[in-house]
Amino acid sequence: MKYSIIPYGTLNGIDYDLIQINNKDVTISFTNLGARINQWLLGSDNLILGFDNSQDAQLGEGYYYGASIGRIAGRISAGSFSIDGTDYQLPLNESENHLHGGPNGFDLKRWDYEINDKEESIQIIFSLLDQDGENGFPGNLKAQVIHTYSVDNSWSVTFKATSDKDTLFNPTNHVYFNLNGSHAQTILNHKLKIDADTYVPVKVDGTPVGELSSVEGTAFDVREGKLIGDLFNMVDDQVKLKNGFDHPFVINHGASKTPIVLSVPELQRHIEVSTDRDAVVVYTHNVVEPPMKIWGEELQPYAAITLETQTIPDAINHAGFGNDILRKDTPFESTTTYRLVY
Ligand code: G6D
Repeated sequence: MKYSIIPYGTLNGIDYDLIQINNKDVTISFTNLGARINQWLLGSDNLILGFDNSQDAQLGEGYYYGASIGRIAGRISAGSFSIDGTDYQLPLNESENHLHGGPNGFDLKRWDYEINDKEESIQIIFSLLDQDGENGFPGNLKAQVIHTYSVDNSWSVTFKATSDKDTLFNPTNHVYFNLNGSHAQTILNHKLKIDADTYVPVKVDGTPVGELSSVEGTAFDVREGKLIGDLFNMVDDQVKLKNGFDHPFVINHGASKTPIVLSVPELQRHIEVSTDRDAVVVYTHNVVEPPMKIWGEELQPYAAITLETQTIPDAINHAGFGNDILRKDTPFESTTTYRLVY
């Protein structure tokens, strides 16, 4: 495989790079703006949403396209949490809640990077020092996001971190897929399969109601694989509330023993996702507000679907949701792999 580094434009006086990897008829690119995945091309088909330059990427900041999300993914209710009796207050960057690490989260930071070009894979190691108190989080956090692309068309994203104080850490990648190759066709023709007996109902503001619910008999039962369009035609209060999926699915056995599969049967194309995380948030781009252009075309609702592997959001405020505390001087490491099969 070959790679090249090309300019990705200047944003707020900082020059950004695009690292483009070619593997036969597949091209994939990453940028040090938010340690993002930016493009995944099969021939001329765009399989994910991204941008031609950093200025356009900033216009899409509210949707976090392809971005590394941190220190936390999802929402922290009222932006407040406690660790061992010490209370913390995070900035409220979405109405009354904290979303995706705050107004200066990982997604628009400039990450340092180095490239390891190996025979069977190319690895981009992004690193960042997130200062104590940044976005209200305690602890100086040393974070790494390692994007690895392999000759078998697997993309792995590994998060590593340590902090010098107890803090919260629940990172994810916010990639949006549309396997049709153009978002002019919605993802309602995509089939989704997740080995999850339970999911997390949410309130209208996107925060968890507070319990895990069985998927049985609901639009969230995708254990055997179902078409998104068929699921959205079901009568389901949670799909109606969010006008689609914007929910955590709780992966059976706490990590995917059977891969998550997103496919377009008629194109004989799919993504297999394996992860060591215990949940995956699926968001189907239910609204486009403000209007957005991606790859030069206006976006419509259901233009793409995210598969954000993570600990259940807001776990710090809900018993039974898992652990999102990163203890002082304790290393965090997690890997999710998305393999393209076509
Ligand atoms: C919406 O509720 C959704 C989030 O889950 C998503 O990450 C964001 O849009 C981009 O706020």
